Amino acid sequence: DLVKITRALISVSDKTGIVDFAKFLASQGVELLSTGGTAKALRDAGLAVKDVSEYTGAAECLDGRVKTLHPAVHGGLLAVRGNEVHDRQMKEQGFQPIDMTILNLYPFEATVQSGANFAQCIENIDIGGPSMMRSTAKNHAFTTIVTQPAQYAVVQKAMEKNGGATTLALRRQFAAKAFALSAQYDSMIASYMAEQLKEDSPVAVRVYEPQTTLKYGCNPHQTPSQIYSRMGHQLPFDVLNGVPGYINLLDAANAWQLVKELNEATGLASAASFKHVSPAGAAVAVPLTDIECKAYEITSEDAAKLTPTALAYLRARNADPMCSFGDFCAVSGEVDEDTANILKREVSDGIVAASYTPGALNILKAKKGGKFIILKATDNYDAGALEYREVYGMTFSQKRNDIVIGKDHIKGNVVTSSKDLSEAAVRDLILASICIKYTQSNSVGFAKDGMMVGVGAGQQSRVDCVKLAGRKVATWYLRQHPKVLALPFKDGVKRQDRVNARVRYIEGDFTEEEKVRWLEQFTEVPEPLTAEEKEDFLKQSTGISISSDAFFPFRDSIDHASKLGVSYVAQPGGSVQDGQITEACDEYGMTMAFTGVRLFHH
Ligand code: 93A
Repeated sequence: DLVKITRALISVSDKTGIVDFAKFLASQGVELLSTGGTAKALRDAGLAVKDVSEYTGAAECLDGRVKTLHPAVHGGLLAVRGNEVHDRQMKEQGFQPIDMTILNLYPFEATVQSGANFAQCIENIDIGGPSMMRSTAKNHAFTTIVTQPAQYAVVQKAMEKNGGATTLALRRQFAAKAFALSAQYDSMIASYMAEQLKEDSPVAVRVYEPQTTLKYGCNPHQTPSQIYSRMGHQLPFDVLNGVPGYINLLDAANAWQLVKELNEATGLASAASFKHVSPAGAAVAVPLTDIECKAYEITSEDAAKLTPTALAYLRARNADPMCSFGDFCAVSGEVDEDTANILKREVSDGIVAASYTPGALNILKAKKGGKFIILKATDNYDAGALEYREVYGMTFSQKRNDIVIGKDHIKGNVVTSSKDLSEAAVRDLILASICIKYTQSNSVGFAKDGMMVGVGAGQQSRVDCVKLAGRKVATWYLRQHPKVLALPFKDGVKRQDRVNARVRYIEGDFTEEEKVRWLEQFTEVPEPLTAEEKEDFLKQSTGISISSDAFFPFRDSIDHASKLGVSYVAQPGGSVQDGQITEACDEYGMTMAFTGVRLFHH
């Protein structure tokens, strides 16, 4: 399956790297055919080039619209080598085989983006280039199609290795790229034309490039499964360790956007802990109180020495440590050894971050028997303005939710009598709002001291969200109750078992059998935490912020939130009941801001 290259046709608009590659081909004894501008560039570099017009016997004409559109070119590309009829006809017509085409197309997209007029854009529709690209790609059993400067080195290496020949595997791979490129090129033209015609439904065509095969999709029976990138674009992450699965990558995509935006909005190191494509926790680097240190099992001395990144993750993981078991986490900046050491002791699936110190990378690579997933976010990644997804044979497209939540959304329209909004409250409302932007709807999120302390995801009613998240807030707060902090665990009870045992102690609704097993974890029988004690303790909770992804339709959510120490509220507003919701906030002395931005996420 090796084919030696004896004649190549070069026709490129983007001339990057072409001279060096042509020099290499010439050094291998390859005859070079070329079109006007390309031929000139090669000759200027001292290479011997035959004009396509000389080869075809037909002059380039019509302002270059007809250069390579000639049977001598397409015959040379499409003839089946070794086929008697083809060989005879080639001879009769005086055509010669062309083994390789190196080309890239008129820059249609760049022309459109430069603001050129309609006629200029149309003139930049390449006809001859895609034709040769398709002829060469179709006949890849014998011919090699090279469409990107990045491929030059790959071809050179293959030819050096194989005595001037390319392999079938390479030709087939490049042919697939060429057809994808041709499809993308045409889809861009189709979209442009539709846009110009102002049709109601613009042609939505997007071409994807397969990147990585996944073990399976959402479930093991959902095979095959694959990740694609937009044609010509990278994936947003580099995999430094492990093999990410379908849900891991969904978590990573959401978690990374969350921490990146949170860091940009607050200027603080940010972290998130995701489960099932919703955050269980998210936080920024704010120092811990002594009681929090006890609740999160770190000494105050150690906590004081933590780096901002480590502090942010410690907080994110401790919002709801029962839910965060087996999380996928995200960190806005560089993962350092402090952060890696905190992660090391937790059960976790993987992490995405901007970068890693070598020491941190070593610690994390050793996790999960070497299978811990480590993703590095691509710098300056461009996700594109539109996003597409397919469900049940329908393709949905929408502008990405690229709204930047900031102080103006919180401070701009405070509708309650109380206008009190400390800087900490503004920070917490921004945190909660960015957090729910990446939480499955309906969602509400409670925040305090730079950390989410209750995230309610995926409920069909808003008040259920508030109740669900509120239960998490209560559990988070009660983990700081003296009785919880004093639970007499036996040595050797595992970290996650201690976490779960504390939560069950707070919940208190044991079955007989469960209680027996629960008690085995302690050196003595703990005194129960009574309903009155819990209520008394919760009364001390204040200064909590809540953000909702859509308006509150009834005051029930505010009534419930008041029981949890909520002082600050952010929500889009826009309900016919807005007046009553504001009244309810006034009754409880809360400050409420209308952000004007709905944040549904599905
Ligand atoms: O105007 S075309 O559609 N007609 C052609 O016959 C043709 N042949 C090659 N465009 C054509 N090309 C394109 O010219 C190639 O795809 C390449 O992008 C460009 C190279 O032109 P030059 O060598 O003159 O710079």
